[in-house]
Amino acid sequence: MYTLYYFPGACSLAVHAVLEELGQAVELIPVNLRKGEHFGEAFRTLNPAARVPVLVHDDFVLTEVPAILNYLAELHPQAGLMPAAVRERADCFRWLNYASSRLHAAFGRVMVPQRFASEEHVAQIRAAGARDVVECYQLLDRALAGKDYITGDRIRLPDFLLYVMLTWDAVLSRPQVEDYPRLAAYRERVGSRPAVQRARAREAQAKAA
Ligand SMILES: N[C@@H](CCC(=O)N[C@@H](CS)C(=O)NCC(=O)O)C(=O)O
Repeated sequence: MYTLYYFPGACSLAVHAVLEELGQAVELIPVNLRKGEHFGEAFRTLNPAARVPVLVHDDFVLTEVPAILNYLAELHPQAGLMPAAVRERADCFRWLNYASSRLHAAFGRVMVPQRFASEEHVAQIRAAGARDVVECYQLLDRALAGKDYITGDRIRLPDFLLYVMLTWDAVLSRPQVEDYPRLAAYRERVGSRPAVQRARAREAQAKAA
């Protein structure tokens, strides 16, 4: 049985959607990031880095989205979310890392700029983060030329993570995802997947409750 500590719509949604894709039951435990619950002692015992997601699988606690996604793909190889071939796997890790270390980090500067600078520099940090997000969008849009998914013609792990981050662009002024046709179509393609829709609906329902 899996337990996922999550915040609705956050990067934890990628884990939730992959669990849905794999047909795995999951107990969802909300962590209210807005109220700072992740900085509390109880949560830090699970994840000293004070971030969602945290996946608990029996007695195993795992953090960091790429590690969690790969763990799930390895436990459920029949779904083919990670390819077997060495170079194709490497390409998946490349995009997982790009999503985490580049796009996520850029959004971090847009969403919590005060974490990176004193008050008088907050606007600059946010603007620099937004420029970096746009640079990522341009690169992803080019990388998607002739492909339905970021590593080729079938969905793999990085698509779930990239998709979630592409849903965050309400925090940006233009350009946004919709200004990049391939990227917009990609977001729509991944987002319309039943597993992704189920995960989103369940998180929205929990949020409303
Ligand atoms: N490197 C971490 C990043 C996790 C992360 O930043 N999660 C965000 C939600 S998308 C979070 O918990 N933010 C709370 C905060 O920044 O205070 C991972 O891949 O799991």
